[in-house]
Amino acid sequence: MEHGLIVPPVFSPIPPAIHPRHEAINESTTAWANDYAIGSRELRERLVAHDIGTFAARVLPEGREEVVSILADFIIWLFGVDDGLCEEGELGKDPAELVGVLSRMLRVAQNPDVPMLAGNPLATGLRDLRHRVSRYATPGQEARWVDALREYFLSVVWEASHRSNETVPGLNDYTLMRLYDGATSVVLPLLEMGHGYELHPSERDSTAVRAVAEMAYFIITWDNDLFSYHKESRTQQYYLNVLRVLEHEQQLTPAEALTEAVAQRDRVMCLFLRLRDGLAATGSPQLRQYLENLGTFIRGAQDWGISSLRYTTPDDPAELPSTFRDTPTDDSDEALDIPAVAWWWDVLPERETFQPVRGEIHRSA
Ligand code: 3E9
Ligand code: MG
Ligand code: MG
Ligand code: MG
Ligand code: MG
Ligand code: MG
Repeated sequence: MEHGLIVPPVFSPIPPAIHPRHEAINESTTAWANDYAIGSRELRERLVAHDIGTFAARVLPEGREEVVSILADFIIWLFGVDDGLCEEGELGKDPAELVGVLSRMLRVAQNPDVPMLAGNPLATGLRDLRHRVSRYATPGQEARWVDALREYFLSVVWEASHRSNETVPGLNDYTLMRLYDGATSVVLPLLEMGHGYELHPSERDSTAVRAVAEMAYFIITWDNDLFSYHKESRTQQYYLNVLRVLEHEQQLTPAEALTEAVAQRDRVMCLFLRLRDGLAATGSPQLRQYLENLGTFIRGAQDWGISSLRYTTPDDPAELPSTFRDTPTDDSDEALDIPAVAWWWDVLPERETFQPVRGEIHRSA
């Protein structure tokens, strides 16, 4: 094939921002990955060139530096799992074996003192992350982080089953898998920790706040699928992203799949903005900070995604955009035809504003 797909600027009405300590954070993440020997030497050499600390610095531009650094180290660790164990390793084709390995890893996240997986560098790195998370998290936030890791692990096992069979899921299954296999939900507890608050569970777990967070997962992973298509489609390995799913399910060319995926993420972005603004108008100060950082997470992933060597691959350059657009290609407020997420369009913030009063939960409207 001649050259790949040209990815156009994507709709992003969220301003860019970066933590002033981004360079130091990025350097310290390189040192952390080397100290803990994350991934094979070859993988690690690639990962430390990807500006992952800069990505974390964009996700929490005003966050506490120690927490931004935990996030950066955690993301490089996640790539050690996602690239090293799943996408490039033999385990990624063996879901039955993978589930045991990840379950043991989860035990280390939950109880870092258990004498398990001794000498496993990813487990040792995870122990360190868990100890540092504990320093800045409440017990509830630690539990959320472990639970989110479990949902990430579950979805990569599902992905591994498609990889082992070389099958491509349909759009609905792919969407459900992708809400978690992009490791977006595991970042959320760190958004709270970065600003030293705990969102009240009656707010965080309300349907509307859960929906707005899921929309952020969708936008971040659809954007990743656009920006990483070049890298992923050129490897000799099995790969899964929304363009491949649409090409397969709807017999589209890559260019047609691109147009369709962009329209999907634009519609979700429009809904995200509406719901975010509605929730911010009635929510607590903590919720407003949380919503702000869902935005910086989305925008940070975009700014990093179009510029990181991970995706630009200068030796075989990807045609990635260098700017963003301020209008959607599709501004329809109709639900997407994806049953797993179509309910997002039924959520209205007014219906979901909860006020905890003396330990009880009251609906305000
Ligand atoms: C992303 O999907 C895989 C995650 C494990 C990467 C770690 C990233 C985060 C925790 C933040 C979310 C950011 C994203 C999704 C960029 P995939 O398609 O395997 O990532 P790749 O970089 O290989 O395209
Ligand atoms: Mg992956
Ligand atoms: Mg990947
Ligand atoms: Mg603590
Ligand atoms: Mg990708
Ligand atoms: Mg602020």
